[in-house]
Amino acid sequence: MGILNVTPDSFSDGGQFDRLDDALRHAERMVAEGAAILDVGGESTRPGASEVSESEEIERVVPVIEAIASRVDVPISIDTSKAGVMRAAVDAGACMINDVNALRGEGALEVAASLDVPVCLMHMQGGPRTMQQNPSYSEVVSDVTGFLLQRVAAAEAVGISRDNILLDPGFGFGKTLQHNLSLLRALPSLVGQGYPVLVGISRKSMLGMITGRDVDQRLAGSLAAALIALQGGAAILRVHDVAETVDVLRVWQAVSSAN
Ligand code: 7PM
Repeated sequence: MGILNVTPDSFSDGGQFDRLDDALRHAERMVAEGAAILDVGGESTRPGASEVSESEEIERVVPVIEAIASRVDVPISIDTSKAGVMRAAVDAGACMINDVNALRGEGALEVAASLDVPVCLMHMQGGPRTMQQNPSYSEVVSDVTGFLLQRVAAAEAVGISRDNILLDPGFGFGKTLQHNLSLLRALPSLVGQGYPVLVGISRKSMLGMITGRDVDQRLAGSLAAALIALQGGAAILRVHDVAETVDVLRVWQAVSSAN
């Protein structure tokens, strides 16, 4: 899964065409590099991001989704927590919902059920603004797993098919480095719950803490983490660096299928 951020246009004087053009080029590049899914996000769910209204988020992502859907042949996922954005994005051609809030937002469960598309339920402790202040768990792996299974129950209760559910431990979302490491190490136990697991670890600050490197120098760390996630049973890797991650995947697959 390649990450496609749709940034606000405040720094672009070329207006909407430039932004659309950039997004399209980035999307086409990731597809050429081997992305199987494109995750389009309007930045409202990013840790520390300022609140974006539903209409603004729709205006950001819908033109991009429409443009990509008409030009490339890979499924598009919408990274949002807002019910109205989910509906508008799927109407525009998205066929998967990626919700870092695990459908806890107003109307999100019902809208996701009515759209009948795969939904990734991610764990987050606290909200994007405050979650890194004092993350605390009694036991992080069982706490995160318990939360996700509760969200699965809530989703199934409104009619979301279990075949449409994916889980994500939410690396970096209300977690210390130790919490993130415990979750990555214990990935096989989450995978053992029987749902496909999505892992988003690409360039994240936990890699910066381990390696001492800034965000633009975390490729090797990201690839190491990607391989660990694959070995732990991850079904989808959400990444910035598609070509490099596809090489990791090929090496892992080659070894996995050897005699
Ligand atoms: C700043 C900090 C900007 C963190 C962006 C981020 C995930 C996600 C994100 C994830 C799923 C990033 C994050 N992370 N969706 N959206 N899983 N399912 O690094 O881990 O892209 S935003």
